[in-house]
Amino acid sequence: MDQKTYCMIKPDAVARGLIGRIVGRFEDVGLIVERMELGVVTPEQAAANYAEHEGKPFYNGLVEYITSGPVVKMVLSGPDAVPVVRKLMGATNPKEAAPGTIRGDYGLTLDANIVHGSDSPESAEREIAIFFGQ
Ligand code: IDP
Ligand code: MG
Repeated sequence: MDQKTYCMIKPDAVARGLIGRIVGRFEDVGLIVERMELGVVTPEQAAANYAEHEGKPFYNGLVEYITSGPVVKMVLSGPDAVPVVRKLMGATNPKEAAPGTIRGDYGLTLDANIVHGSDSPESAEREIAIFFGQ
């Protein structure tokens, strides 16, 4: 089934010049870049995006990090785009992410793990509204 998903290239990956390679991973499998914008995440957007993690020990650092510099915000679409993007991203911790995945190939640490991708179609709808409006 055709889906849309929200994906974000995190600040460290933008700073390291990885935008083209990461977008290329998604285009390589045939996903369509529907929207794409370079910009800074506001504290309000960060809090809304990561509401499920509020209160956890890493929450403040996570919000600080994601607002620390420009990110690339994207809407990607295609058949099963949500799980396909998660598969291409790899495990949350780059140390456990398989080689060949984005996090496995470009990341080293859990906090700076290169990309964000929605974890369900419901999250995708919510996150697209947070970052692109309705
Ligand atoms: P996900 O990005 O693979 O969906 P989540 O569990 O939703 O992973 O966590 C959101 C983000 O929070 C992760 O991508 C990672 O950057 C960060 N994070 C998750 N768990 C920890 C932790 O234990 N310490 C530090 N950062 C964490
Ligand atoms: Mg998540």
